[in-house]
Amino acid sequence: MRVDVVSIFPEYLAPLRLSLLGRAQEDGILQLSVHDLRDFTADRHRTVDDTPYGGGAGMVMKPEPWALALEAVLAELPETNEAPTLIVPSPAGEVFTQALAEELAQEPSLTFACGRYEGIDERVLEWAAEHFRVRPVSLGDYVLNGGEVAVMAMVEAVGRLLPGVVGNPESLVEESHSDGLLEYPVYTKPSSWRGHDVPDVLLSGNHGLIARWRREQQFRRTAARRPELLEGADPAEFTGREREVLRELGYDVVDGRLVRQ
Ligand code: 6GU
Repeated sequence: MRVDVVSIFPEYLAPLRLSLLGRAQEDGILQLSVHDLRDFTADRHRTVDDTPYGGGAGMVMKPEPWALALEAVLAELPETNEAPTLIVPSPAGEVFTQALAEELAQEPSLTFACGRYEGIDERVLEWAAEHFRVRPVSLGDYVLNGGEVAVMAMVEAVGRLLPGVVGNPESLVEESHSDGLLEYPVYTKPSSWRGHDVPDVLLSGNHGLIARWRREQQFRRTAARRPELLEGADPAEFTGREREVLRELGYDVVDGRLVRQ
């Protein structure tokens, strides 16, 4: 996969060269290219922002440097039948989820436009839609100073799904959100530590019992920390024993849907 990031702080993206994603770049699985938006300005001060029409606080990113930067990215992208995807990190976007990460991992390229200040002139998104599939995406309901940290999170979440990036692909199967539930707790040696013991079942060697215990822990955790993830689920996805646990946790089946009591 090819990933292009346009930012006024290209050094901000440096951590994407480390660890698993750094290795993925060495292995040719990921081609990461970071572009400095100021390289696409024409004035002596390399100006990227200006005051907002209509007044108000803060500054807005000027449109022309964005068009030039995105045209430079487009010129480097290989020809494809479908328009390439442009992600615009924004607290006003659709929420980034594991499902979206999985969808984006199928793309041949992703381009990220990191806004700062109050945002990018809206006409950039209108213009970009003539060349890209434009998707404003948010990490969640809070505000960051700019898109860079969000891009790091998204590129890491997508990059680790690319074949060959995570050494043991089984690691990708049993983790939080891959099946709509939170992950079960994990333990390592010693079995007794500062008065806290590893649950006996994990030392039993009974793999059937261990699998059942882990699944039950997933339900307990999800019900305690993220009850909305279970709400509305199709009970047919769960075994009889699992539905028993869910009932114990305060869920009931109403009209074929899981409902919290
Ligand atoms: Cl993607 N960008 C910014 N600036 N703030 C955010 C965000 C993104 N997601 C949550 N807050």
